[in-house]
Amino acid sequence: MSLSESKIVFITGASSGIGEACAIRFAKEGYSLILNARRKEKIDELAEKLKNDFGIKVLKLVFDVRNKESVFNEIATIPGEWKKIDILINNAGLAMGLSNIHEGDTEDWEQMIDTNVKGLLYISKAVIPGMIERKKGHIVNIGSIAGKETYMKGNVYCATKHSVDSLTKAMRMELLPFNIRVSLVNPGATNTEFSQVRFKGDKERAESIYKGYKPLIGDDIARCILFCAQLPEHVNINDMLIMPTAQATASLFNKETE
Ligand code: NDP
Ligand code: 8X3
Repeated sequence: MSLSESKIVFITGASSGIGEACAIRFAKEGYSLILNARRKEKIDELAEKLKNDFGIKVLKLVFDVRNKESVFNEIATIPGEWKKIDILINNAGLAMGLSNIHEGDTEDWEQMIDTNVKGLLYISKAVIPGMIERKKGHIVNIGSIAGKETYMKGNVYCATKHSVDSLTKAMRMELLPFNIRVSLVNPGATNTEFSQVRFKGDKERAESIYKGYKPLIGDDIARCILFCAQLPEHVNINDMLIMPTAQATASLFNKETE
């Protein structure tokens, strides 16, 4: 399918987990993909695989969403035929550490705020004008159960995801005149690289988060995002909260199911 015939999806944080799963789901459906993350080798490998397996078109944008200049330069210089972004999945994000507020590491706080809030804002600001011009588009922000509830030691991460919740509502109101759909997809515990990143490579601690029950996987969330995207254009899913069956709240699990 040529670029003008297919829809274009821009996925941030596509090198692993939920973002990578979205890339695979949307590729299977024939969408053209713009893939972003910092790890070039992962994006190169995924792009090759998707082109070979599904015959789709892929544009790689390797940059850090925290870098305002990179975000605006890279998006401004997207080749002409790729500029018509139909769907933006604001997925790049992370938690760093799990500490009481008086013991938290300020660098961790900055990384979470800069990525989850400011990065999402920069990307959105760079992409939205094209959607406004075309009076068409869909923004899917990845929130979290941590944006619906606050849990012990989650302080700053929870605050960033509450911000994503609030920014999504703001986008929905302010982009209403331009026929732009805005959805918030909130996962519960999903087994990705998330906990390895949060616990800074402590594999054992990361694995313990998903022990004793069946967590979500990236593809569970990707299927929900694809569902939102493929509804008729007059239908918008405002807010979706997806949990493992064995998780009732941010911190209440039935850990005797596996
Ligand atoms: P992963 O760690 O597997 O994926 C995170 C992705 O974000 C990676 O592709 C990473 O790529 C990218 N990323 C991180 N920082 C940056 C940056 N500064 N610039 C560009 N890309 C960046 O975790 P998940 O897939 O689980 O996380 C995806 C989203 O889902 C996040 O927003 C997370 O908060 C949210 N979420 C996750 C849940 C979970 O339980 N896993 C639950 C609820 C929400 P790279 O390192 O190559 O840059
Ligand atoms: C990730 C889910 O509960 O670990 O957003 O914060 S949680």
